[in-house]
Order: sequence, then C-alpha cells, then structure tokens
Amino acid sequence: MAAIKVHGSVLSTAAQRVFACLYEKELEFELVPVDMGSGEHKKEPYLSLNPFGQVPAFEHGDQKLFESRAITQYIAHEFANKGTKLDCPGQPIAPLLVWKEVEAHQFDPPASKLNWELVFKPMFGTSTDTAAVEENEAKLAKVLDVYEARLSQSKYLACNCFTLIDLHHLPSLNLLMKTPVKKLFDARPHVSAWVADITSRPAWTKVLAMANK
Ligand SMILES: N[C@@H](CCC(=O)N[C@@H](CS)C(=O)NCC(=O)O)C(=O)O
Repeated sequence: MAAIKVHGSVLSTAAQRVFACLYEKELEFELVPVDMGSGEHKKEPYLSLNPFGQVPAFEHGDQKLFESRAITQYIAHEFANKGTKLDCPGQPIAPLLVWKEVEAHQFDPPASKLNWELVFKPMFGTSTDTAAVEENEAKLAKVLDVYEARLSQSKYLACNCFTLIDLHHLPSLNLLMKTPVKKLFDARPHVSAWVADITSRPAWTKVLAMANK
C-alpha cells in the first residue's frame, strides 16, 4: 500500500479530524510535524502541499490533498472496505450530504469562534472578547436545538450509524467540553448522549493520546 503522510500538528483541530478518520479506518500513517511556531506552514516547501499555508496537508503515494474534510472523504472512499464504514450503507446519500454541510457551515463557525475566545486566547495570554462569546453561544444554542430534534429521531446525525459527519465534530467538540459552553450540550439530553458516545470511541481516544503525549 502507498505510504500515508499527514503534515501538521497533533494540537491542530483540523489535523485531528484526519487522524480520527485514519484510526477509524485502522490505517498506518506517518505524522510529519510542521513547526507552526516558526512559520514553517507559510513557506516553501510546505506551501506546495497546502497553498493556503494551513495544516493539515496529506499525501497518499503521489496523491496530495489539503482541507481536512476533503481528506477524510478521500480516505473513506479509498479505503471503503477497511475499518469503520463511516457512511450510511444501503441508504440514500441525501442526509449525509445535508449534515456534512450543516457541520461545516452551521456548527463549525460558532464552535471555532468560541474555542478561539475561550481556549486559544487564554493560552496565548490575550483577553477573551465576552461580547463575541455571548453572540456565538446564542448562535451555537440554535444549532444545538436543531441537533436535539434530529438526534431524537436518529442515533447519529446522518443516519443510525456513526459517519464522517459525526467524526468531523470531534476536535471542536472536545475543546468546547472543557469550557463553560459545555452547559449548552448538557442541557440537551439527546445531544449530550451523542457527545458521550462519539467522544468515547477508541479511534478518538487514540487521537487524544497523541495530543497529550
Ligand atoms: N479548512 C481548513 C482549515 C485548516 C486550519 O484552519 N488549520 C489551522 C490549524 S487547526 C491553521 O493552519 N492555522 C494557521 C493559519 O491559518 O495560519 C481545514 O479544514 O483543513
């Protein structure tokens, strides 16, 4: 099998999405660390792997990709018969397509903004913008109301199987659970059960072990 390389950092939420997918698929890979502190991701040769100067970048033999969600879809497609299926076998593709967009365009923007304000800014010693926190908590609460309704009818977001869509949430979700925003998840029983379920998957536990090393 052609070698798989992930260029990035174990602390990058976007790279963690890719690691989670590789572990679900039981694939071996090499992590090529990118020294973001010194700006390695903004210079060649890294820019020829990801012209946007962001991590991760991915190589599978001669195939080079960037954008974490495109990488996970590539892995799921290329290795369809390995590890966890990560799709909805024998079912219409429509819900998978819809909920893929929901994660990227409804959930991720407020979740990432909240993580920036409540996790990363304190880490870098800059002050949290409380107005931005309030605004994005309100946005996330509305998204989670939709999730609560969906998860009262379906075990996972796209169907009754764990899919890439659930997996895409894991890195941001994991950070949010360490902030006061956790209360928004705890207040919604179906969302809360879903969070407990997907964050306890062995593949995700391996990603956390990598990040905590
Ligand atoms: N949409 C991209 C986002 C990648 C991204 O934002 N990566 C962050 C780390 S999690 C990064 O490289 N930040 C540094 C920068 O943007 O300069 C993906 O999903 O791969």
